[in-house]
Amino acid sequence: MSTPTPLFVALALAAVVIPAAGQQAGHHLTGQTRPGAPAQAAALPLTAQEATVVAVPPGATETSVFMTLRNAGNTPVTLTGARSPLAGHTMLMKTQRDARGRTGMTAVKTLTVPARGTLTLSPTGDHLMLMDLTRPLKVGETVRLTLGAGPGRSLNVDAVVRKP
Ligand SMILES: [Cu+2]
Repeated sequence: MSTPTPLFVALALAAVVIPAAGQQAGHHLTGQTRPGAPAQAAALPLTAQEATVVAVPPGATETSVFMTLRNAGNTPVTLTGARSPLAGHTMLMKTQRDARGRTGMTAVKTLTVPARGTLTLSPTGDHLMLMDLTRPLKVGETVRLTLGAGPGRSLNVDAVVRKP
């Protein structure tokens, strides 16, 4: 009467494994991701508005990027970095006020877009900096930026070079 135990265990394991695999496939993905799309195309639930690269004089080696990022998802999105063909490297920055009331910029490892909320990158707050510019920027041109949010999660943003 007690011999069916091994079969019962096998069925129980199968019941656990199959739903777990299905759940993982949909984890963190949004409706924008089509089945069969490459893993690197995993869409973030973010949209960027008013993305601006601040115009700088010829010879300047760095500039700032501003935009409003809106998160349509139910979980926060943590930005871990950015890249652009026009920048040797980039930095995520926070503008903070020190003990004497002076404001200054500090590089940070991450910036977070709250769930169902926005993160504003602005001259007086959090922002992104393009460092080691590879060539002069032209007012009105479009600059491709790729914001990263952890392994395989990124958002392409086309920002316009504008005078401050
Ligand atoms: Cu800065």
